[in-house]
Amino acid sequence: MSADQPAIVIPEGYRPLDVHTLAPYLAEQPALRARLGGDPSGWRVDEVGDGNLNLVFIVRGPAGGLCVKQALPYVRLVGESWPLPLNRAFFEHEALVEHGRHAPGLTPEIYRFDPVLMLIVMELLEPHIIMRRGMIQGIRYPRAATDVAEYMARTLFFTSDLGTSAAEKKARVALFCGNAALCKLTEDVIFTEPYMVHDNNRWTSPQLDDLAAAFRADAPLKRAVSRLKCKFMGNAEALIHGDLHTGSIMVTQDDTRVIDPEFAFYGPMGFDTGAFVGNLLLNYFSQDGHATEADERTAYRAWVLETAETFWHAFAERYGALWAERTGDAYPEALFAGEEGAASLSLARDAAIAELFTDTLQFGAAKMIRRILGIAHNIDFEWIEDPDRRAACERPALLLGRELLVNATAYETIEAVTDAARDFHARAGA
Ligand code: ADP
Ligand code: SR1
Ligand code: MG
Repeated sequence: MSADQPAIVIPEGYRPLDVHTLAPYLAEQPALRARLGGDPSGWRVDEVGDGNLNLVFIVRGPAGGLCVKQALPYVRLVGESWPLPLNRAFFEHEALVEHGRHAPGLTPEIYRFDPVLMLIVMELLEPHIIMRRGMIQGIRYPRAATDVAEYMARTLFFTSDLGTSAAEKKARVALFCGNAALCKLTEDVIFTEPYMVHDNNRWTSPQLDDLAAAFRADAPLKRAVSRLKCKFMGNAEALIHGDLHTGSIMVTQDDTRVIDPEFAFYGPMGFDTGAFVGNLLLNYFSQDGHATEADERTAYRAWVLETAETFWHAFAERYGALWAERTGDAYPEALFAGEEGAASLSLARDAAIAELFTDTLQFGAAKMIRRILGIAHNIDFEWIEDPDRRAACERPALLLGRELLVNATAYETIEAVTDAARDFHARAGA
């Protein structure tokens, strides 16, 4: 085994569950049994996993429902040829609990973690649906932008050196270093493979062959993405979710929950904020592919960009407001006392948020590019059946991704970014 290959430890007693073996397992846990109610033989169990990695079951009984997520010792999308450690379920559980403590009401409630079966039993979110799926249908979610902003502001701030003590933070950083295999997966599939010839890559071909080749030959782009990769690998700023795209958010019109933090580790905050913004931009460019004669999706496209703007403003406002509560060991009170100190601290806060904005754009851009040229694609584009129509949507998204990755500092406001998105969209249609 090379240093880069993850050690797959399979706990004694681990076995993947299925729709027949899950009910007897849950029936042995009195609290879970009571939540479902009635006789286990009458419980309905469905496997609904639509993600790339795990098994996800929904169980319903006469008294209520549960969601059960179990890790497999490999990447589900690819199969057993790509091993992946089971202990990612441990880190997902740790992150769900910690993020839930910092952002109450914005994550599912957690009922049980089983360290042998590597499964998490949690609140069944219903009638919630995955935000990405709703957006493909053109559904607006009025709370999503501010709820996701609140979740990120609180989880990122309170796990950073501003929101926690140096000793506690370092202990948590050390713990989450154990999730290295999931980090390595991200390092490879987001920051490296899309920029080289690699068996994992695919794109809408031959329509996008020219752009895929141009990106592989683009020295400034490869320098920018590699510098960003270094940030991802080395900047232990906060406990980030690590995979916060619109497929990790479940929504209704008046409720928002963030799920699936199995890639959590102490990394750069911009990786989370960028995931959301980048995936909104991807959805924006995909809308032409879902338009019909009856609905050209023009108003919806505008709403998607408004959502990105609302998100960033709400995030900056809420994250900035938390600096008034405490700045921990990082900006000690002793250095920022009195009126002058407060003014100086405001300058420091504004500079940190401006830097985070640039990171957001670059990480968001890297995520846009990987979803079009790399291994794991988004249904926003994948569900556009006609490859010519799909490629026409993907091309301007790729070009904007390249622009934001290489020239991020030229964009000082989120409105400058949404203007650029409109411009790239208009130019593609011209
Ligand atoms: P993966 O890690 O394999 O990507 P996810 O955590 O994203 O798995 O879950 C896969 C799917 O299961 C989600 O897209 C969603 O439809 C469903 N799901 C996950 N968690 C819940 C939940 N708590 N309640 C209802 N459905 C859920
Ligand atoms: C093999 S790549 C799998 C991808 O799915 C997860 O949701 C992450 O985004 C990861 O990059
Ligand atoms: Mg996942």
